[in-house]
Amino acid sequence: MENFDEWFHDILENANITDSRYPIKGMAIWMPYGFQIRKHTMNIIKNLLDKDHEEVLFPMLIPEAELAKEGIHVKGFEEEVYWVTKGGQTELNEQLALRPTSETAMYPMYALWIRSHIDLPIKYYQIVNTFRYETKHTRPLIRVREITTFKEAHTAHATKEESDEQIQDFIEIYKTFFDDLGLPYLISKRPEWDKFPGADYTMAFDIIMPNGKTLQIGTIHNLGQTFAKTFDITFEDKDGEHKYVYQTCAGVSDRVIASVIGVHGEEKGLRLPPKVSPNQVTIIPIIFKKGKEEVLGKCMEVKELLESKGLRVNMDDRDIRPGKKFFDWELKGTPVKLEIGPRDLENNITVAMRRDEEEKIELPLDDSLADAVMDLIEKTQENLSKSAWEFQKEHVKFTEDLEEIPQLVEAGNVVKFRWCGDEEIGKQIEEKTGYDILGIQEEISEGKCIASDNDAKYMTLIAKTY
Ligand code: PR8
Repeated sequence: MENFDEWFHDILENANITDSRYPIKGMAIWMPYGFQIRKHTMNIIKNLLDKDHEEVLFPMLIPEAELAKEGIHVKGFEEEVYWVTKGGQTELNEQLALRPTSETAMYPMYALWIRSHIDLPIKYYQIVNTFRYETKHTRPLIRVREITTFKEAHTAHATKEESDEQIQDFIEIYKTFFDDLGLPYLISKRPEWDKFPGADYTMAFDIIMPNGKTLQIGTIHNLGQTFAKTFDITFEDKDGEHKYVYQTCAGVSDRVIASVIGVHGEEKGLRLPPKVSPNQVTIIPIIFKKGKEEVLGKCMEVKELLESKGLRVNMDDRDIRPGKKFFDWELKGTPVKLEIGPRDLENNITVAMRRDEEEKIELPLDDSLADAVMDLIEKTQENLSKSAWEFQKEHVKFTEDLEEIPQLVEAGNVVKFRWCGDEEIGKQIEEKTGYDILGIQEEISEGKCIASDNDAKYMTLIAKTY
């Protein structure tokens, strides 16, 4: 892809995903096709969370006094908050924040709900819109001012151990989520200076976009007892003592959908993983005047057969050239296309084509059809994931030479290096190279730091970020 940002911008419009012409910067409309991709994506994360979490829905407005209570948190967000100051013509006594995230909306309520150890753990989540007056360059789905699809989970636990386990649980949930979307990821612990405002530590999932820039697609924060102390969230433990809870929170956003589009897409258009594609199969009747009814009848029969197996199927019977239909469904990334024309009917076959491969395959129009199509769909899902992981593997490069980092990053790579963990040295590395340290991948016990005489402690990632 020559110019990814341009491609991305165009595909959103051409594939009917979002329309960014809404007259407020950083806010866009979800168009019908995009809305469906979003719906299927959200259903995956919802189903994963529903096993062990409960869905709730909080108000969008937060009183200033609550937002301001947690000093570090509010400092992290103060430049990004939208304020509601009036109700009609009346100045409000207290201005109200449009939630940039919901810690300060939820935790005062957690303080009311949690009384005893039997009330714990609490594991709630909501999928809502949040607002952040982003000052960096806004981009549709990637950096928006109204995050329309903000999945935020908030948990409270009796012990630190449980909260650390919860972090691991979230990591597993997100892995499964991204695996279902065929998305590769890099997991790292953010450096101290880049953790969530108010968190003890932040674990992040990043993905490498086709232009080599990384995008943070999910974060998991261990909040320790910071918010518990601010909002007085205590419980009576088994030993009769009153203690503060330990908390975690985790979020993903519209960026996940941006990644599905960006990572799998190619020049000709989207390539959607079957699990989230609005249509998993698109049937294209090849219509001539003669035999039109038979062809359409057969297409409908195949559609019903595949739908009865639980597949999402559409039939494009628009009165336009088949070539145009192929072009359109290639652009929209349908995983499998089936073509049926009069000659196919005579031979009792359909011509199938996977979106991720050029090859056309003839499938018999008999009892074996549904299984054969299911097989193509599964292979598409697997193959998209495999090539995305391969791309990532090829684009993570290790170096022991600080000077080499810019050259590697500019060539579209994320760079891995050894670091001593010292904050000053870390910031110097960022300053010298001009890139951001994503975080620590793992602890190590050999080698020297790339930028000092210290022993190395961590395998660390650095990249050009969105
Ligand atoms: C939290 N509190 O808020 P987080 N546009 C699109 N996506 C975004 C944007 C934006 N402007 N800003 C952030 N994200 C915690 C966890 C409740 C849930 C996405 O965490 O500030 C990023 O992918 O790290 C980020 O990882 C996620 O939202 C959560 O935001």
